[in-house]
Amino acid sequence: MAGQTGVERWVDEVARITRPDRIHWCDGSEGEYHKLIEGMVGDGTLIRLNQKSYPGCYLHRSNPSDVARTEHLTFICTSRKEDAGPTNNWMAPKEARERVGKLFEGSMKGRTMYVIPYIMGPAGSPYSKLGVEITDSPYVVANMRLMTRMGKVALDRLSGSNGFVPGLHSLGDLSPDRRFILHFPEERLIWSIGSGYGGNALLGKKCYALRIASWMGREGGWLAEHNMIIGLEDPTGQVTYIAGAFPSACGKTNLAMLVSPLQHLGYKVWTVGDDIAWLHVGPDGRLRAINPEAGFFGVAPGTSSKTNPNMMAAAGRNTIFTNVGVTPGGEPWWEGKDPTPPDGLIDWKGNRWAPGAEKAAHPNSRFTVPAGQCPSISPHWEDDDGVPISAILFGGRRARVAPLVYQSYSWQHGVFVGAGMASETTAAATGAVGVTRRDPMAMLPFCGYNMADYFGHWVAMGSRMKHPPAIFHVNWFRKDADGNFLWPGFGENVRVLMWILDRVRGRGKAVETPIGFVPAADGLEMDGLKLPAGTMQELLSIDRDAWSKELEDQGKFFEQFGDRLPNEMRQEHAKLAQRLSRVRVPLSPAETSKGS
Ligand code: OXD
Ligand code: MN
Repeated sequence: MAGQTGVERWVDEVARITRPDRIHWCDGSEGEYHKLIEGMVGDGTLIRLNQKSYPGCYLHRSNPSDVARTEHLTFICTSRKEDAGPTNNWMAPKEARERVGKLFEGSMKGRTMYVIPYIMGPAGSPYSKLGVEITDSPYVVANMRLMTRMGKVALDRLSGSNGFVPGLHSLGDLSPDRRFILHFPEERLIWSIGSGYGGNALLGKKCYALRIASWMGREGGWLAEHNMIIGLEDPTGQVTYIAGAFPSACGKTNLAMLVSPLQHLGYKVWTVGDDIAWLHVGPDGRLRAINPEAGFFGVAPGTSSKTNPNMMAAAGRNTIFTNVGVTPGGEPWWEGKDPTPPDGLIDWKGNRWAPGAEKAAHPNSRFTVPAGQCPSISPHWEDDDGVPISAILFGGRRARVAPLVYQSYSWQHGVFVGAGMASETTAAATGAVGVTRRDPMAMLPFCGYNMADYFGHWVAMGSRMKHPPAIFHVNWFRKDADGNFLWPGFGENVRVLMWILDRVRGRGKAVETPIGFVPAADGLEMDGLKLPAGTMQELLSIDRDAWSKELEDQGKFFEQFGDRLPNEMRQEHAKLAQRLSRVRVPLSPAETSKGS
C-alpha cells in the first residue's frame, strides 16, 4: 500500500498469517488501560483485588504449566551456529521460520491482535531504542504499559522510521510442546509463541533489552546487562552510582531498594533500576547507565516490609500480581509477606490453601509495578544522559567459595571475575533449584551471542573508557558448616556498599589476597551490627580447597569456547592459579597485617 510505514507493512503481513478478528493499535492512554483491565476482569483473566487496601491492583492466575522462563525452549537463530556459542540453544533461521512460522498460522483467530509501539529507555534519551510488539494477550499489553513507555509517545518517535525491533508474540495454545522463544539477532527480530509468562512474553524485557540489545551493543560499542542500578548518597549529599549483576531471584531488586540502617550516618540508597542496564561510554569518558524499563517485574515470595519496605509501598497500588495467593478479604498474599498465613487463604491455582500442602503463592510469583511509585526512586532515574557508573558488582548465591566482598585488581581482572561467576539456581527459570551453575555476569540465559565474544567485548570496553568503573564481587549468601547464613543481608548490605564507595575514592582499608582486595578485619562500618565472634573472619576468608575446585570448574566452563575464548581470560585464569599456589590459605584478614 502506498505511503505505508515499515510498522504498518509488518502489521499487515503478520495479520495475514495469524488472522486475528480485530487489530488494535495501542495508544498507551489511561482510558485504554482501564478498558483492557475491565475486559479482563469480565472474562476472568484478572481478578479485582480489594480496591480499598490495594487500589488499582489485580491478580492474574496463569496456566500452571506457564509460570517461569523456559530456557530450553529459548533459541538464538544466527546463520552460523558458532555465533550463538555453546551456551545458547541454536536453531538455523530457515528451520526456525519454517517450524515456528507454522504455529503462527491462524494463531490469533477469534482474538484481538494488539500492536504495541514502545520505547526502551527515557523518551528523550539518545541511548533509548524503539520496539513494536504484536501480541494476542491483553495481559501482555497491560504489563507492557507498566514496564515500558508505550503507545503514542513511541509511535510519535517511530513515524517515518524503520528503526524498531519487531517482536511477534502469540499465546498459541499455551502448550509447552509448541512453545518457542526465538531471537534473530542479525535481523533484530523476536518471535515468541506458546507462553504468556513475563520473561517469555513481555518482549521488551529479556528478549529485546538483553538478548537482541547485547548483540546491538557489541556492534555499537556499548553493553546491555542484567544489572540493577543504584545511587549511594554519602553524608555530604554526593551520590555515587553502582551497577550490579546478579542472577534471577538473588536479591537484585532488594539491593536496588535497600533501606539503610545507617541513615543516621548520612548514607542512603536511591533506586535507578532493578533488572537491566544499558551502558554507554559518555562524552566524559565515563560509563553511563540508563534503565531501559519503566517498571519492576519483581519476585513476590520473600518480599515483606522487613526485607523490602520500598517495594511493599510501591506494590500497594496500580499493580498486577501474577500467581500469588489471595486472602478472603481480597488482598494478595505470598510466603514471607507476614509470618502467619491468614485463615481462608486461596492458593495461586484458585484452590483453598491448606497448611503443609503446596505453597500458597508460586515460588516465582510476581508483581508488575510502575517504577515511579517506588519511594526510593532516584530523581535521576529518567535522565536522558543516564547516570555515571563508578562501580560494577558481580554476585551470586555461593554457600562456600566467595567471600562477602572483594575488589578486582583491574578492569581486565574484573571481567574475568564476572566471567567466572556462578550461582545456585532459583525458581525464576524452570528446572532444578539449588544447583550451582556457572552464570557469567548473570547473563548466561540472556546473552544474544557467543559468550566468548561477549567476554572479548567486555575487555575491549575497558579501553574505550577514560574512567572505567572499579569491579567488585559480592556474596550475601555465604553459609557456615551447619548451613546457616553468616551475613544478615538486606539493609545491612549498605555496609559493603560503603566500603565499595571508599575503595572507589581511593580509601577503604583492604588486604591483598590471591583473589583480589578484601576488606581489612576492621574495614567495614559495624555501627549497630554485632556479629558473633569470628563471623567476619569466616565471611572474608578464602579456602584453598574450595578455590582449587572453583578454578577447575571455571577452567572446564571456559574450555567449551575453544579458541574463541579471549586470551585475556586464559591469562587471568592462569594468574589466579599462580597466586593461589603461592600463599598459605585458608586466609582471613585477621591473619595478615598487610594493608593496601
Ligand atoms: C526476571 C528474571 O524476571 O531474571 O528478571 O527472571
Ligand atoms: Mn532478571
